[in-house]
Amino acid sequence: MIAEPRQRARARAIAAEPYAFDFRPTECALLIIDMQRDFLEPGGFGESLGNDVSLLRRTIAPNCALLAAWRAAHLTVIHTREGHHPDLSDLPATKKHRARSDLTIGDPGPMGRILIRGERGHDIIPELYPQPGEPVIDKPGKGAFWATDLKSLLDDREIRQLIVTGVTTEVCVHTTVREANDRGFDCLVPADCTGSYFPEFHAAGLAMIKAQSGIFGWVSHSENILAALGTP
Ligand code: C5J
Repeated sequence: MIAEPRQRARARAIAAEPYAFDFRPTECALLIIDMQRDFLEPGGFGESLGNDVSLLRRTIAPNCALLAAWRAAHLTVIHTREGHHPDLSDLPATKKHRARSDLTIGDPGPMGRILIRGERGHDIIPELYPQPGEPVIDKPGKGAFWATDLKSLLDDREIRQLIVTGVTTEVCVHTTVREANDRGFDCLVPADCTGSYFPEFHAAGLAMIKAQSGIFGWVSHSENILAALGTP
C-alpha cells in the first residue's frame, strides 16, 4: 500500500525577531539542550570551571512551562546531554586539556565523575527530567548533530523546525542552531529559556542568530510560543 502524503501542518505565527515565525506544530520539535546537573547545579563541571551556576538557573522555570505545554499538545520533545564514555575514548585530548581547572572531565567530583555518562552530574536536572518515550541524545561535542543520530531521528519524524532551548546560549545552543541551520531546519530560540555564565555572551549569541534577516534563525520569548500553543 502506498502511504498517503503527509498533510502539511497548518502554520501559526509566533511573534519573533527578525520577523514572525511560521510555526507548524506537527513539524516542530522542542530540542532541550544539556539541562544537566553538571552545568546547572553547584559542584558540577560548570562550577569547576569557575562559573556562577545561579546565572543558568533562571532558565529552569520557563523551560518547565514550555515543556509542560509541549507535552500537553503531544508534540515531539528531544533532550540532549553532553558527556563522554567512562573510558574517555570519545574525549578529544584538546577538549580535556582546555577544560583545565582543579577538576576536569573524567575526574571524580561531588556528583560523580565530571561529564561522564551514567554519573549523577551528567544527568538531566529533576525539574526537566525526560518522560518515558522522549528521546535523549547523548553527545560528545557541543553540537547535537555531531556524532549522534539526531538528524535521522528528526527525519524519521518529518521534523523541519526546532525550538531550541537550554544551556549555554553561546556554546551548545549556538553550535546546535548553526548545525541545524546548515541541515535545512528553521530554528527558533526563546531567549528566556536559554542562558549563559556570561550575560554578555548570551546577548551577543542571540543577536547573532537573528542578525541579517535571521542568518541562523529566530529569537523569541517562551510566552509567545505558549500563546501559539493556546496555553495561557
Ligand atoms: C559547555 C554547553 N558550555 N552545554 N556546554 O561546555 O554549552
